Amino acid sequence: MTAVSAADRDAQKRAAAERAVVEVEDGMVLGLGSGSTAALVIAALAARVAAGLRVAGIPTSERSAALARRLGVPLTTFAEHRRIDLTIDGADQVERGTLALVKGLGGALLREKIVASASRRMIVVVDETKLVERLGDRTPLPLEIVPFGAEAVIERLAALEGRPELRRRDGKPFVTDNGNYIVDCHFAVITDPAALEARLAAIVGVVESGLFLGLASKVIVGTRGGVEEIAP
Ligand code: A5P
Repeated sequence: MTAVSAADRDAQKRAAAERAVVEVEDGMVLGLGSGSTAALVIAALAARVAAGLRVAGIPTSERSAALARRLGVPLTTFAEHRRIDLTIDGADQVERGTLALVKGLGGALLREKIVASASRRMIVVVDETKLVERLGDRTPLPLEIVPFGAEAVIERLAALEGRPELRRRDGKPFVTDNGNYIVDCHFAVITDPAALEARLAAIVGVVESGLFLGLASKVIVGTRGGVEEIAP
């Protein structure tokens, strides 16, 4: 298969984002994802809001919150709504057969997972480069960890053979919206994501992993041949 250009990927992301927003209904509480594809979702949603759609969104990052505010998408919080009707978010990897996901390259995985877990439905929007037969090291598996004791946590992660690397920005540890660190792990093929998730969760200091299992209700993929929908 020939490589997908950056322009093609952008067009695919936009097509997937616009298709997903068609599923938004008046009065819904929405989970607003993070990342470049989710930003296109927020923009498409803003166009519908400007045309009269009434929704309220719970953002998964400060960045998405700022974009939604700037584009006029009303925001809400869990204090107002314990349940979310529909979340639309991007992903870094989508396993075609199971819709298991790797997320968190943008560092928003914890809020993304809380929002996805509180949602009745989650639609994932991606370009075709994100589809994989098995989750693996096409992109790192990010983990959000507590800064206190980070060195010890990273040592325990190294024992799992994930080659953990503390994410840095401008030479300093990258700090999430929740004040935590991100460790990027590089596992080869992840043959049993649920078992890996359990082993990671058992390490005290790991807050969450970027494995999203059983959360996606549907994946909308922009491809060279048009938009494809994959349901479990
Ligand atoms: C943010 O933390 C991530 O989970 C994003 O959803 C993911 O990285 C996809 O981002 P893009 O749409 O920018 O590829």
